[in-house]
Amino acid sequence: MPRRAVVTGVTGQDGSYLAELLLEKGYEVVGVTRRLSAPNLERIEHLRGRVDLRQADLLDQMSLLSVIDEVRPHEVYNLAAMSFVPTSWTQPVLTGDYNAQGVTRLLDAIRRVDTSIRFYQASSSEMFGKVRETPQTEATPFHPRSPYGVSKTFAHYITVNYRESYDLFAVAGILFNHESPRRGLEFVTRKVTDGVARIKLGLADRLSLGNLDAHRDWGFAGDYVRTMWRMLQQDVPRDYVIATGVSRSVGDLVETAFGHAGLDWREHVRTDPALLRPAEVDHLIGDASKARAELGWSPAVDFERLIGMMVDADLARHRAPTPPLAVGASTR
Ligand code: NAP
Ligand code: F7E
Repeated sequence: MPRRAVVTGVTGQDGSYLAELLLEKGYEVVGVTRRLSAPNLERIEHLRGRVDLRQADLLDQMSLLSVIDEVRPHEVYNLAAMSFVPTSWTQPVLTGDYNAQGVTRLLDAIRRVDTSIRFYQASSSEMFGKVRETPQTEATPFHPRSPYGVSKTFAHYITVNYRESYDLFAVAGILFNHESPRRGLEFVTRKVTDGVARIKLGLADRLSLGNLDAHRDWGFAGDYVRTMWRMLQQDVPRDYVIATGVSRSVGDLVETAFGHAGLDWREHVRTDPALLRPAEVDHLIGDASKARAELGWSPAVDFERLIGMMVDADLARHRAPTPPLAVGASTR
């Protein structure tokens, strides 16, 4: 009998890579999508017919309960969220409802249907926020700096709480930033690589950015989804930090991406104070020693290769006679 997995957020960056991985491993994959007026299946177009799509919403308890009850999965991966940090200041209540109480709704559906279902929660390095120590580990205290970070901190602790209260195999991966050619266009890596491609091809001349001094620990999404699966294959449910251990600034990102296309970033990049955040997370760098020792975590793609891959993919997309729809909305 194949194993069955439910993946929420299957239309997102990570959901698409995880669905591919689970299919490769012989799983039956049920992807949860929310009802939209127009389909948003671009990232999983190549998996059409292989992923069983069901509609449910993190805001709607009954729809989540129905999916879990009908599918009776062995594993649930909760990747759905409002994931763009700036929007969490303009829509803080909705962010909390999706990202925090949405997780409670899903955990409670699992508890009611079958306590043997294993559960993965997508926790975030944004929970470390104004960091209390460097590098950050599973033991580093949280100090979130945005409504997004606060919502993810609630979600993290409700996952731990359901594990401790109901003996669920419920774990949280505390993942640092991970990117890919499938990243939404509003996140800084993709905004930069898409901007570089447009400038290189003469479709644009300038790129406006916010804080160039922020530092992030950036890795490749395709590497990170493998550890989500591994966390659910362990004997004991534990939470893990997943990171590369290398931190680069937004300025480094800009220099690397423009350099890859043979451009001088100084001729094109402007800073715009409107893109600064009400409270910034200045410097993140993760220590994934526990995951390296217990899960065999070892990222295959380094920063330069990641950014080069993203620039090349955006160049190819813009050069195509009819460019495929860009994933995500370029709102900032
Ligand atoms: P993403 O590309 O923004 O995808 C988010 C997914 O959530 C989309 O499929 C979206 O559906 C879905 N979604 C949003 N609201 C929903 C709702 N109310 N009901 C059902 N589905 C809903 O995010 P990602 O980068 O793949 O990240 C995956 C998860 O990891 C998120 O929880 C994120 O917060 C977390 N995380 C990400 C990173 C990172 O660096 N990427 C790091 C740490 C943690 P639509 O397609 O319909 O919008
Ligand atoms: O910003 C700076 C910005 O939006 C990174 C999400 O996946 O990772 C992501 O959150 C940094 C910040 O990602 C622009 O101020 C400068 O310091 O790409 P980002 P994020 O906020 O780190 C975590 C782990 C998640 O969990 C989240 O879901 O880049 N920055 N100029 C800019 N950022 C954006 N977006 N746009 C700019 O123009």
